[in-house]
Amino acid sequence: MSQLETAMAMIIKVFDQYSGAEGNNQTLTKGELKTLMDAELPNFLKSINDKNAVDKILKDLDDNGDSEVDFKEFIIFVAALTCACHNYFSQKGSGK
Ligand SMILES: [Ca+2]
Ligand SMILES: [Ca+2]
Repeated sequence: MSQLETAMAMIIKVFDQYSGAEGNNQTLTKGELKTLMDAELPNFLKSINDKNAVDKILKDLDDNGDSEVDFKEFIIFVAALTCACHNYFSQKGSGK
């Protein structure tokens, strides 16, 4: 697989890994979202430094109002975060 294909497969794998823990295995409950973020996005969570961060993120992400995050909602979040990282590194200048 190409690098990008590998990256996409990894995102799907991460989602599946956490979405299957409880309830619907196609969606993340708040608990599953928190477990995912604690494990996979610890630096991002730390940077927000807000006890209710996961609640707020879930509210923002939950486009269809079912109080859970499906893959479509999740991938929008990953894309937004990736854009933010890209902007950050562009501004810093990509000194290699
Ligand atoms: Ca689930
Ligand atoms: Ca939803």
